[in-house]
Amino acid sequence: MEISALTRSVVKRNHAIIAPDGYINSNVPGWTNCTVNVIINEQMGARLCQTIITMRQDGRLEGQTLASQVFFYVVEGTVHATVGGEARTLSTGQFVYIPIRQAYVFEQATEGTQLLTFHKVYEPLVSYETPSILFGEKDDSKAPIYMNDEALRIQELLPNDPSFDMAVNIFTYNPGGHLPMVETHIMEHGLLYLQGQAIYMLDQEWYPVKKGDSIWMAPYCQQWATTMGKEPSVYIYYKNVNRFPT
Ligand code: UGY
Ligand code: MN
Repeated sequence: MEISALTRSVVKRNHAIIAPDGYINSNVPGWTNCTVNVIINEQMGARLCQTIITMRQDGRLEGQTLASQVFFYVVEGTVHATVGGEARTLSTGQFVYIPIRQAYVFEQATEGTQLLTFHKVYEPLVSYETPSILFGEKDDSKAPIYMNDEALRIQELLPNDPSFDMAVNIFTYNPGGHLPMVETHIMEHGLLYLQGQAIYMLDQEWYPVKKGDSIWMAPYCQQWATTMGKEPSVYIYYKNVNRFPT
């Protein structure tokens, strides 16, 4: 039997690992018949919000983005999404990016559907239009190799365009793959492991992680990772981009 006094989760000033064993549900107005876990939030010192939503029977999310844009990704299952008058059915690996001031409805199609969200306060640029609604999907054929290393692939899910101030990427490490250097950077990350296992180094501390785990990395949190095991490890991650440093 597992000992309930142990967890792999940690919450520190500059990083956090949140494993599902410690989830406690939140009630979010308009999100009904759903289990909502707020994984990363400003309460931690973060400037993004990351949630994981599990939809029960008749699960429904109805709302309106305000100052924050929201990226919805289907981790597992199927959902009917209506955004900006357009209705689509989204299944595992598909997403919709919802810009600010936009109404949305998501209705569960299969019970147990799991959604991941990243929220960021949008910072407009005078010379660029606010981005539009964007639907898309994980597609390994659109994941070029990263830094000349055949074991690493990154797919950018959002356009690399200055109107966007957030990036969401899917990073695949084949067996043997590891980050080519310890990264030290101003950008912040929120992350969810979609597959496999890995060892993550955060600010010189070493953590075993696996599918279902989330990680927060504050600006300048030092980071390095190597995959573990025989299958690839895959994570989806948020990064703030394209704005003047303040
Ligand atoms: O885009 C990134 O900064 C990415 N290479 N970082 C990470 O995966 N921890
Ligand atoms: Mn990074």
